[in-house]
Amino acid sequence: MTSPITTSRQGDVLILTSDNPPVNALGAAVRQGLQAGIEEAKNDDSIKAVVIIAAGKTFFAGADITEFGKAMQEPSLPVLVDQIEALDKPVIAAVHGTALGGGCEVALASHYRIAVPSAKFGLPEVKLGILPGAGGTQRMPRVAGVETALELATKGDPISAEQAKAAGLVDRLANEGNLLADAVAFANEVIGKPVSRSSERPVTVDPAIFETFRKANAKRFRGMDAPTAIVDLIEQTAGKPYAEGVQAERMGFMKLIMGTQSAALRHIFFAERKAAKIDGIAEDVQLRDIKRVGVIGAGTMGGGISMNFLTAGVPVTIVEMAQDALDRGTGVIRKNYEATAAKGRMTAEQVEGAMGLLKASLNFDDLAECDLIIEAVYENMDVKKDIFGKLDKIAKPGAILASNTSYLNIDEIAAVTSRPQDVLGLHFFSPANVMKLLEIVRGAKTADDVLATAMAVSKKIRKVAVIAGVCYGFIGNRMLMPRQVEANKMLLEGATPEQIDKVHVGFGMPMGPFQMADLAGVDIGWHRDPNRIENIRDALAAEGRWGQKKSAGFYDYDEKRTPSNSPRVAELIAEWRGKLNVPQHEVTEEEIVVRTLYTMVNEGALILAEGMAQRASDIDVVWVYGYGWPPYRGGPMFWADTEGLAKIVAGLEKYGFEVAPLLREKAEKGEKFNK
Ligand code: TC6
Repeated sequence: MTSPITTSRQGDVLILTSDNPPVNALGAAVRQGLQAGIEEAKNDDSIKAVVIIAAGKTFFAGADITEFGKAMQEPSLPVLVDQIEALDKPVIAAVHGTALGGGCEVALASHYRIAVPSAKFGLPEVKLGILPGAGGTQRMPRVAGVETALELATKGDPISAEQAKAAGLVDRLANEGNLLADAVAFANEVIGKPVSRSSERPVTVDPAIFETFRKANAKRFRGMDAPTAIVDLIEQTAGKPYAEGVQAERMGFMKLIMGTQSAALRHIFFAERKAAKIDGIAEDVQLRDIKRVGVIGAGTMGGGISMNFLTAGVPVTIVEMAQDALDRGTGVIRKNYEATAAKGRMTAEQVEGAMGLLKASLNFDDLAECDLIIEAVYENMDVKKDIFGKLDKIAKPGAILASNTSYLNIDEIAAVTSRPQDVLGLHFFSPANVMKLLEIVRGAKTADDVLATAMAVSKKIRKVAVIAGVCYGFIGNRMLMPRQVEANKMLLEGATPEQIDKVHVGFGMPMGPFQMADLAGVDIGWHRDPNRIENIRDALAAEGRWGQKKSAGFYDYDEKRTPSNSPRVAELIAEWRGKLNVPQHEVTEEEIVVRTLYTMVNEGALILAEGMAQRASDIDVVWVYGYGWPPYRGGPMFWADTEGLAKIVAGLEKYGFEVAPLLREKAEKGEKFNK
């Protein structure tokens, strides 16, 4: 087999070029090739310096994650990086694309780093539930300082080449497109100079930094093993020699990689990418060209959806019925962009650039110029059918017609058109310009190229998309239903909103079912008929307790929106309990877990068996990216696997639920949802 590392010479400089698509992951063959190159440089007196560079779209994007959990082939990355650093001829890492994880560690072990301005550096291991395991926790503090190391290693977000240069991580910026030549020139300048090894540099640190950092990030790191382990490790090893520090790093790395959290996070990494693959569709299907997008409705959803395209540079025609609604909608879009600019995340020119792509119209016929039209009006089948009937008459041939419905039947909507093959669901999550998830709903007649185009579009607007079948609530909202039903029932049976929410927050959710209801609006879905009060939620809505926006919902809120338990809600619950004659019992944490989380897994099993999700991991992606399921628990189906399916079945039976046949079958066979 040919090595992914090729060697070449430019004068006295040996160039090691890695070509291991798609992201130059540091798999065994790459490590072996690099080791051989370093050996060659060591043994050949005519070589005076080495440049490590990558072909393709990026420098090494990290260790090869697919090798994790398998027997390690020599040399390991920690051994290799030490060999690179030990060479007594200068080694220059020439970086483009992303130097991430192990890739960043190769750069840190090199004696010099040169990068093109568009390059990025990062230690994203924490997002996989591990810590930098090839010297990163030791070399980064020595090269870029403890504070930068803590930021990079615990948060996992990359920094630009310019930021890296300011931090001392990059020695020189190269000209874009001229990296190799600039790196070789750099190498020639430093030939003969004593090499500077980052592991030999001292670490200077104010010990108070660590406690301040922990406090500042306590909320962010809640429930997660890896960030805490990283801070502890850097603190404990800061004053110690490199050899001692790197040994502690090794132990910390091994402990984390064997843990459930890392397995869950790695699962989500691959699940996200797998979700983009559509069963039964040829990979080379011809995509439709989407040059302009139409959005019907300038409300919160329509505005948010439009922003995704505008930000990605795709022109949008937004259509409303009345001028004031149109003005309000476009005004909100501008305000949102300006708020982003005020935070320094957009320039004023970018704001104007995005707004310049927006065409606001009261004329439905203007949608005739659009290649993809997304309907985002309120949930009413008759209204949606009327819109799709009109669209059928004016949309250009081949235009994709999408509904943003959260629950309704896409096939019924498609049936009013003469082109059901062009119709599908694009279910965005609120706020649509922020939330990563997109459910792409595949109708019975949706054409393959329409689905594949929707998937490509979702990537362009930086969403994580999952294919869902046509069923009430699709994947996410359908699974939410049993959870809400059981949570409400438990209120009547003796639980309090805070008791149920506390279990969910303790589990790692950003909020529990009642906190979520207060945030979204208790009045959502309310029929607004004060004479028709059928449950506690209606009673709250009828009293004007609409949630945070009214400072009262399932909780009371002060002016800073801090919640407190509401005596009025307790009264209402007691009233309803009496009215419906519901016997009370002590609701335990176990009962809350079974009735609000196990029931979701049960619903997930039905969804899977019905083919409404392509694979269990897609359900996990929906919950992690759309509903705040803690990524370190891998999504509901992965979590069920870690709990043990037999335990889930037993729990459901204990509380009288009908167990989904697929769940029972897997439990009996000792199988898992995710293989
Ligand atoms: C580490 O380094 C630890 C070191 C210590 C060891 C002791 N390995 O994301 P994309 C695949 S931990 C294997 O769609 P993009 C990916 O699955 C690692 N495979 O591309 C996909 O495969 P598919 C630290 C990998 O352009 C394909 O490449 N590093 C790896 O949108 C394309 O990926 C990270 O965590 C990998 N490391 O984004 C970085 N990375 O086509 C992880 C990607 O079969 N990677 N693949 O589905 C990324 O963040 C992004 O891939 C990217 C490129 C920003 C590099």
